[in-house]
Amino acid sequence: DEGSGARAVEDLESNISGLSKRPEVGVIMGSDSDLPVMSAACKILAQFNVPYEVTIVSAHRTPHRMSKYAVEASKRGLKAIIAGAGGAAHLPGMVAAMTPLPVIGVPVKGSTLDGVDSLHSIVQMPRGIPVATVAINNSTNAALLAIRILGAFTPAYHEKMQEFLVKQEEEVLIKAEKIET
Ligand code: RP5
Repeated sequence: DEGSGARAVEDLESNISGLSKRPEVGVIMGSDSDLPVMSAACKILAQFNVPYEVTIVSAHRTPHRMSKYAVEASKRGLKAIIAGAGGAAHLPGMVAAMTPLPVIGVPVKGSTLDGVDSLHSIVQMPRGIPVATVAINNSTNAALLAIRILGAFTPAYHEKMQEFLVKQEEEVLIKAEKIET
């Protein structure tokens, strides 16, 4: 019923850490079934101290909520939107059609077709309405890309991204050393 659906969204919104009153990145997804994939993006945003919000916005089940979200996103101060969806994954493209903000699409792998359906639905946008599409189920990269975009005009994020890359490289080198010895 509608009441329990609304409560599920409220739980989702209040149970994930890193939520902010002045979010810079909006993380949206078509269904709560996308959350296990999309929570990785929230984790990265929290790790980089980027204020973000997370919620369910479905292109098909809540089309009015989707258009309100997209139209008001920029006015509310969001700088980028990460949109995850599976199957007939219209959410990222439809949101991109209704906002000038950068939209990063995460193709979520469903129970059939290995997520290729989601990937194709998101990546094959018509000229004029871009969606930056990351790999299937890779919401980590969506968050990292959002932070890189914000980093172009927020030096703190730019520096944190530099540190992240150095640390990542060091970690791989340590693993390589272990294998070699
Ligand atoms: C899409 O349909 C969602 O993004 C989800 O990946 C997929 C299936 O949704 P559920 O039926 O699990 O709610 O809109």
